[in-house]
Amino acid sequence: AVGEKSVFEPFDKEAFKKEILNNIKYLFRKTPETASQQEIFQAVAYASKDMIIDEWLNAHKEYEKQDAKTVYYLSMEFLMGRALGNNLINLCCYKEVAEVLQEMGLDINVVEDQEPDAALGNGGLGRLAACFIESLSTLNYPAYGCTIRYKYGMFKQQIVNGEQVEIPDDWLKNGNPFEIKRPEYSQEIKFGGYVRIEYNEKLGRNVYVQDGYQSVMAVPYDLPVVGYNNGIVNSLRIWDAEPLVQFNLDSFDKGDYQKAVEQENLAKSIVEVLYPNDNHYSGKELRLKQQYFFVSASLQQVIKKFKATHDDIHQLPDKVVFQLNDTHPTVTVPELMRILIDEENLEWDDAWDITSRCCAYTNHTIMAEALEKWPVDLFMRLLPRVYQIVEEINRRFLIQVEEKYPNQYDKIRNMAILYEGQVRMANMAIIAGFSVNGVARLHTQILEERELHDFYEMMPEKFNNKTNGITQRRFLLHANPLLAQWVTDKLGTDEWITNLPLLKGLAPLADDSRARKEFQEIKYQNKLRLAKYIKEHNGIDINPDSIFDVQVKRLHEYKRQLMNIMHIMYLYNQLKDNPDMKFYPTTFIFGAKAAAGYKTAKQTIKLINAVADVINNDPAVNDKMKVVFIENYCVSNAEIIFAASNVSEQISTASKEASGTGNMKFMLNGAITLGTMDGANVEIVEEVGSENAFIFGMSSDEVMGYEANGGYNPREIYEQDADIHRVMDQMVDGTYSNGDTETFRELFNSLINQDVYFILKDFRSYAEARAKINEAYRDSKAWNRMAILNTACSGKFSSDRTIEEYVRDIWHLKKVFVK
Ligand code: 26M
Repeated sequence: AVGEKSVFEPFDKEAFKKEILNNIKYLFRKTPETASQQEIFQAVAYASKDMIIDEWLNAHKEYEKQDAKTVYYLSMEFLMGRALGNNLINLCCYKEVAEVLQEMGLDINVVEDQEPDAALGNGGLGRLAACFIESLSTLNYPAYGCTIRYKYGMFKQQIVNGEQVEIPDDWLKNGNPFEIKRPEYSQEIKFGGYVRIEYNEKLGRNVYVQDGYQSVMAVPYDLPVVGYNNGIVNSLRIWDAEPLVQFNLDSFDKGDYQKAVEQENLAKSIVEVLYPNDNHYSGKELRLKQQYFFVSASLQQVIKKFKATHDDIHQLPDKVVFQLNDTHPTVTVPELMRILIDEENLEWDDAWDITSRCCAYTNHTIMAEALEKWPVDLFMRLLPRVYQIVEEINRRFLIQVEEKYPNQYDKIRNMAILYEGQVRMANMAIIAGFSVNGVARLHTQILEERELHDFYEMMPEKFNNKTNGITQRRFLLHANPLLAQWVTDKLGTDEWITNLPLLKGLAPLADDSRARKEFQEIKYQNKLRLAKYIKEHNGIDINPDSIFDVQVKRLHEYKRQLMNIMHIMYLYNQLKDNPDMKFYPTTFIFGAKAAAGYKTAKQTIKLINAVADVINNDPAVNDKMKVVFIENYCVSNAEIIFAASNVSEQISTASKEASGTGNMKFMLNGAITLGTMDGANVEIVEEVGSENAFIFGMSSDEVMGYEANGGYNPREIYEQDADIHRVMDQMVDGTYSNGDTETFRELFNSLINQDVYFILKDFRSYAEARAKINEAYRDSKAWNRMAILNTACSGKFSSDRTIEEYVRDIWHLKKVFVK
């Protein structure tokens, strides 16, 4: 169906074939017979880029003509994944290109597999940014995504002897066919030095000049972000760093030679690598350099662009809005103030008014260890002028607090930007911006009532919720072509591609036995596809008739992969004790990267692989259970995994997962949620009905209640519950470590002493929910009914809905249409 109602000119297959052949010839001096698959991928990618270019130019011409307001989505991460397949889909020529390739004896899936993932992100936050810019283009809104052109993206994960090994992700080694370098928009970025105060006669006041600094050149590359079937192409602007002076080294004296080398090193180091931490702040100077680097470059460029066609800078908020993706780009606030005051010569109040009206902040976590708090001395040394402005913002804000809450020192303690020698970025983002949003209803409520309560009380008008979403173009149309075609056939239209709530029309089919059979068969085909992937990449055979029970996401204690694997250990014990126990065969699938320095997370991966090793090699249970750890979980294999899943594990400690977005991708593909009442799970259950999901565990209120009282006593459970006791002991009696008692000792200790994530406390309730799910799967009629209803009720979770809400409540953009 894709392409039938294309707004584009009819696709010329012959011309496209010719273009591929030309590319193979002129790029590589080869023929299709001698070219490698990688070269063929590049030839196809360049040919598709040629289709994009005109739309890209055209859309921007229209933006300029209409002088349209633009959102700048500032994010340290954009987890884009592969581009080729999705670009072809959004250009409405995927099917045709697949045919062209087939005529040339090529398989489009193999060609797509040659493309490295653009993994410029860690997990949820980065993938959300990627879904958002795709939706922005599809919904006809002018937008830029701004980030860093990391030389190395998210590391590739290998499992060696059960342990994670990080391999550098050299994603640019074969070049990037889609990017375009824009050296004419290069910006100088200054670090360090000191601030000199000068009296300026003309202005009649002091001005501030940064001196003795080091600088680098920020050089942008643009990647196209193609809207679905609408002729809109926005840009993801990724900033690279280059030294300013390298070109005329010979003419420099010794001192300058030194300087040139320093610049070279500074430039190299800033864009070298993505920090692989997820939900954890590390306080590294280089990280702050990265933040200032891409923020300052983006802002300088925006201001120049604005001034080229406007003469009153006060109008900036009518044309520009900056969305801060978490606190990572919050240096936007003082940097914009600096530009307005030092370079545009505005007075403080004017500059503050403009800055406030341009900046909005999204909070993605309540995990305390993720809060960015920069040591003042580091901040001051690296960004001396920006720091002065931070001090002034803080000083003025505290006067307001003092006025509103005289002598209430706790208000200052909670809300000050500068406190105990630290710069608290979240506080700055909240104080400066006009909007603060959480990413799911429960999360926003927790922000308002607890985490940010003082701010909420002082400025309630800023607070709002924007429940996350995902793009159905990637996570259904591209990831699951069989289901996509089925949906189109059943609805009699492919309009769901840009209007996901239309999936509601599938709901009656849940009671139609033929439809259920078809749905089940599609799931089965997708399970075969995943089984093949697992066989090829992990060498493990799995049974496609078993339940695919899947937990894929970053590894973090609060996400409780440990609870999942402990439950598998418990099941294994049961099956060994009681071989005739009623149990539907299940394949337990994990995929997770651990931050390189996160010990407990790495131990959990090791435990999962150790348990997998024992269970998968025990013939006594192998027709009943298998455990698979999929290496290198990433966007491209995620697409295969979601399509093949029956059970979606969303088991975070209630209150800790701000939203989750994997939960939505599973639901869209007809998997049933097994989860806690956390993040967006709450809204998923609301949409699909609690009878079509499996919910267990403590509520967020209960969790926060225990936390307020210093936790609970896990040892009591360990002593009283014999099954849990046994599983715990097996962690340290060598059952899963060839007799070694210390391998998993730290995991054991963390549970017995503190269990901050309530794993033992929720274990029984989790086990019951899992037993129910195992039983429920036997009734294939009821199961497929549930599965269809999950797909049918997932319409709310399109990022198109989320983006329309951002536009309506925060950004106030207008749609731009092109001929
Ligand atoms: C911070 C400092 C230094 C280095 C790295 C970081 C950092 C990087 C990523 C901190 C947090 C990061 O990501 C947090 C994140 O991914 N949060 C997730 O955001 C999703 C989108 O809103 C939500 O769905 C998830 O619930 C939330 O955990």
